[in-house]
Amino acid sequence: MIKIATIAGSDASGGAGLEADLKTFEEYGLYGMAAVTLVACMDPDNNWSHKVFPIDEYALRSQLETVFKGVGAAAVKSGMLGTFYAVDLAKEYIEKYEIKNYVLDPVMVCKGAGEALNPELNNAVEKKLLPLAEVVTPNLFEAEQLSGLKEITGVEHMKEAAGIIYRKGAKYVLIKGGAKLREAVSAARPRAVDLFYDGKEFKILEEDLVKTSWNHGAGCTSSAAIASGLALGLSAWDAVVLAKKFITASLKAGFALNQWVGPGNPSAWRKDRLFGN
Ligand code: PXL
Repeated sequence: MIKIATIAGSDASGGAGLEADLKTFEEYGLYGMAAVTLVACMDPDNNWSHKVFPIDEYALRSQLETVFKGVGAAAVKSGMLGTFYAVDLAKEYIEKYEIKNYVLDPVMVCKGAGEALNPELNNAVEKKLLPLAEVVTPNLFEAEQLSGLKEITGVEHMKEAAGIIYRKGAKYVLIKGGAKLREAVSAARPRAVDLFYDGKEFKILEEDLVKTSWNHGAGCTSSAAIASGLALGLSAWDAVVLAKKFITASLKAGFALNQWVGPGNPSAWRKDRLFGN
């Protein structure tokens, strides 16, 4: 059995965070493990506002011992880290256990929370984890933060940002244009356009844009899918191509949990294969 781990927050509502990661790992036929960095809860009595409870440093270190020393993983992804010590611990364990297939999802905003997380913390992620990443998967907002570019509205901007982020140390950069890339979304046939960069060549990934509000956890699912592809031995490019298909199917099958939020459905790719779509 091929093993894979996520270092991420728990989303009590099940759509994002390590819950999305584990569901995705399962769909790829992998054995998933999780080191929980924080617990995110959403308040139904207060317009689904987020509350975040960090896991203490010793408890996080103990989980990392369990996962890395006790078992071992063919690939690792990180999601919401939430604290400086979580960033340091992720770095320590990825280095110590020489994890090559490390996918960094530089979670800086959380849909629904409507705010940027701590800029100092984002800085620590950039300095300490970006150089270890085989693949980094920023959305447009995160690409702006990581590159220092102000407003990324089109593919040319994405290329510039990808170049800057690549030079900061990630081996492969995937910038996800999603539903915010003005250039692609305003086209006659709206497209979800991502840009992949390996330091030499820019490649575009495109699928029809899935117009949905039920996209909670899309970033988590997409980076978990890429890490899964790497764990299975795919090249970075093949892993992102498959992950793009996987996330598109997941978004097409998104559904509401309540009036505030709805996740994609990572089981859609398998169900489509079994039952047709
Ligand atoms: O989608 C970003 C995200 C990541 N991780 C956790 C979250 C969220 C958003 O809610 O709760 C734990």
